[in-house]
Amino acid sequence: MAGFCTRGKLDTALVNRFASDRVPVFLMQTIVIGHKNPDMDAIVSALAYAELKRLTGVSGVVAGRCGTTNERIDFVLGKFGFKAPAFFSDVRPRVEDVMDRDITFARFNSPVYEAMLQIGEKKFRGLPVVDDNNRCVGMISGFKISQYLFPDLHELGSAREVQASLSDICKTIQGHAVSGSLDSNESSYVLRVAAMHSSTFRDRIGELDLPRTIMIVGDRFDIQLLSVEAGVRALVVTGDLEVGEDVLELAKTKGSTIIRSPHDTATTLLLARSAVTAGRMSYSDFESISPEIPLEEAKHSVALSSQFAFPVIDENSELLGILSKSDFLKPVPRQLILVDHNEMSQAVSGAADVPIVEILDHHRLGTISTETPILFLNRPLGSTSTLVATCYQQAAVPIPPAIAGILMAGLISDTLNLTSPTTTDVDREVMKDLSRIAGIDPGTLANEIFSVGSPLLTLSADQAILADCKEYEERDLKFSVAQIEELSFSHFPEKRDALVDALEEYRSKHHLLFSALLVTDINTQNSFLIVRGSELYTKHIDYPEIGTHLWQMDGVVSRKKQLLPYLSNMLGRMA
Ligand SMILES: [Mn+2]
Repeated sequence: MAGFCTRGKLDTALVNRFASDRVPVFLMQTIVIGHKNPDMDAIVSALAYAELKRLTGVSGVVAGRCGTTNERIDFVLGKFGFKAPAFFSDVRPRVEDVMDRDITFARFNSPVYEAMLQIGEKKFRGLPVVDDNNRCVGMISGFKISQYLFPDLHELGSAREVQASLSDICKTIQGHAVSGSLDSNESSYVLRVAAMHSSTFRDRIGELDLPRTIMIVGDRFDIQLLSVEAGVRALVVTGDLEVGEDVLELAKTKGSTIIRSPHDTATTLLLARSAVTAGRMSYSDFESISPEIPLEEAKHSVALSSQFAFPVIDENSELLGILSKSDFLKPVPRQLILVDHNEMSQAVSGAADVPIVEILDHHRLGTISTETPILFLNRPLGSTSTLVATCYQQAAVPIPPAIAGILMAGLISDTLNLTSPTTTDVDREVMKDLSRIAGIDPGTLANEIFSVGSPLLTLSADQAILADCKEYEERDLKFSVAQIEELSFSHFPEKRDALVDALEEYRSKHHLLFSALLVTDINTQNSFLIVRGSELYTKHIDYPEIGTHLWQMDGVVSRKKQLLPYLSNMLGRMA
């Protein structure tokens, strides 16, 4: 941009570029998200429920996850043509969620007049100042500009000086050169108004610093001529009045620039002073903020600062937005729908700081409380996938075949293909429907899923204990229970010691009473249980102890319905 515009509008292409770089956040974003360390059911129910929302006309819905997928999940997503849900490490509101992206700014090399127009029009207290690479290099305040235009009494001498280019001065007064060149290099000029009698003027002109002088005058030809003769840098003729022919002739040889201004002398003088660049008026010791900072953290530093607004900049100092104190009052444009969990300890980081508007689950009730009434669907079914399928039926929305496929996978994984004691008649009915819609036999799909990526074979011990690990809190005691499903125990002996060690490392790192891992053979429907933790607790385990920290649990396949109630009951016995 050339650096001047009369209407005070800045480069809209540039502003639009800022605005389109990131997702427009004025839209409410609803994230459908499963628990940490997501399993198949958490991933596919998020995808399928988000799709149901879209199919029923809700906008801004996105399926999310807060952990990595495993080989089995990737296999199922690939088979039915889905991408993994969007990853969210933390959903806490950040600066970028509420900042103003429609940025008004001043350019470093543009006249401050332009900034004044913006400040006046938008009623801002000031503006960020950017360089040619859109990097924020300073801040400019309305207060500082007014101090410059109306200096203190003891600084009145400076009131006639202007640091600007002749070209910017000409543009700012909306004038045009009728003779000589318009230098675009910034220089220090002295503004003079020739109001005195020509004889007085003649006596005094010699005292002036002529190469720096810009003489402002009306159609007083004698003064015009005297000025050019003396060698002023420029002559500004106000009110669009005439310039004498002989003056124009002389200016050519003397090298003075002659400018005609459409405004009267008083206005011309004021405008000429505001040709000073915004960069000259800006201060560089300003506070900026990064878009990723959580709002809670930003609140503190913003509250303590006297700065009127905060430029939001990226790692290259590029200006992305403006954060004002009032932005903290904006509603956060993000809300959550939790699927396959209802305990805060299992939810995505930051969930407590974002409204939860729905919960779809099939687990025990945990620790969540909400500020407003919400849709809370918790049914003791085999999987959340089953519940999501019933939601489609209730909404009378036909389940797309690919959605039916992934819901089958969620149901198969959670119920070990309808064999777990958690399986209900509803699960069996829904499986039939899904199988018909997807055109796939559940047994065939189950074999495909479980033969992919044995966790014991494909994961390290550290990864295996985390793959499907859930943390619980009960009676102020924290513990974790993970589960691995295998087609046989054939890989267990070789991994056993490493799993026992990894589990203890995890327990102590997370300060848990105990950490448990259930390794289930889905063919024989038996499990091994590894528990690391206080002996005050583990001594109550009355299943056959077949090794150090290792118990055999025949017929136990469900963490939720069999193992968790058992472990929880023992907590009571400890007390
Ligand atoms: Mn589940």
